[in-house]
Amino acid sequence: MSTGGKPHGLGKATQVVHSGHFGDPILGEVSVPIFQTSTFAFPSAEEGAARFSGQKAGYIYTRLANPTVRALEDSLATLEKGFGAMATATGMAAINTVFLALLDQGGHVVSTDCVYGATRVVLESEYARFGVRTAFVDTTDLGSIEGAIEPSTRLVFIETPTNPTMKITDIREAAAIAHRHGIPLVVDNTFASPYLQRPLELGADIVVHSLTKFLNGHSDVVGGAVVTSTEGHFKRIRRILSYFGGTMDPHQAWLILRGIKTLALRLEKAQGNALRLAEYLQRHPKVTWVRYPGLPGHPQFDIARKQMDGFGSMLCFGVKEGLQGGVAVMNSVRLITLAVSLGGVETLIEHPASMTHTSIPRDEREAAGISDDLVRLSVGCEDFEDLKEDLDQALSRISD
Ligand code: LCS
Repeated sequence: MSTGGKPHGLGKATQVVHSGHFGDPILGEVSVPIFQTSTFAFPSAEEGAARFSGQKAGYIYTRLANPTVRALEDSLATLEKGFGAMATATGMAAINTVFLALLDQGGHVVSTDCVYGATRVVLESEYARFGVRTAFVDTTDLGSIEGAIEPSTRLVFIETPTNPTMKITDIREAAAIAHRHGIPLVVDNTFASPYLQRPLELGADIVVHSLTKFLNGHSDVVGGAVVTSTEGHFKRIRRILSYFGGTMDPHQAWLILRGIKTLALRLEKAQGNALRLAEYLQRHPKVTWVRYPGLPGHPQFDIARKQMDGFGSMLCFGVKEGLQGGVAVMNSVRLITLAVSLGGVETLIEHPASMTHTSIPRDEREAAGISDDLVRLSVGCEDFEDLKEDLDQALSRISD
């Protein structure tokens, strides 16, 4: 079992550098070794039986546990201040493992309306096949969470900031509401990362991540994680993960461990760029609106300031001529890459209504605030002036 707890008392930048330990080095190695093995030899039949029965600790089989993956899990438990963490094959594997662990036939979910497209689709189309119903509500309005909870509600699921609309839900208040009804609050913390936001400290019960994004940070690997505040949730979700099999590969874990070491450096640089770009876009005559949690005009600016250590590096905006103008910008960028995903060192631009969130029906998309003119920017670590220049020349393609 992976429990955090090593450098809890240290500063955040120190934690990201030092939290991914393997334990006692074998040859004094500084980097965690990649234990690229599917299975582990038992010294005796008795020892094998003792490991299987849980009487003795020790590795058995990589789907169940692996030392490289465990080093990553220890790191995540430490950064999120959780009881324990589990690494998963992708972010969707993390989300589905939690749903499979907590939902039953006829169970009900209250979810943020604007969540990553696949999260919404899987609840709406796939779990629905098993009688699970979901109320998608604007969770920035706390009354709508309370109002949507039913006797059969098994969990409240929020994404904050939301992909791609950058709405912020008050985590502490959402947790209080869920707990009054005796149900857990699950938070997708992908957009903030534990460097900027730690939902478990604010009362949430379970955090999920797409590690593909900021935690890995280099657009070269997919992965996910679940972190829990209690042993009870940890054991239940670990059991489901082991049986359903959405576990992580050791090489994947090693790449993400390496990425995490520079999380502080990357995020500080990227969010500095993002704030300056948001301010620049806000002043630009071709830009009609900008949504970034660090702008005082953001509807939940005060909540973001209260629960986040920084405003992150995601933003979205609309331009003159709506979708047509946005397409012109996306087709004209030279340095910025037109691609989905986010959280890497390189700046990416995409159009949620026709890409990441296109599987959500249009009326539901619009109701959740994902308008056709919305362009999403994942701001990276380049020089600000170069990003500004690139956007400048791309925006100039929109006619006056
Ligand atoms: N949660 C959030 C908030 C996400 O943005 C994503 C992926 C996931 C979960 C799923 O993670 P995955 O399984 O891909 O590791 N978001 C994507 C996006 O906005 N563009 O491409 C993927």
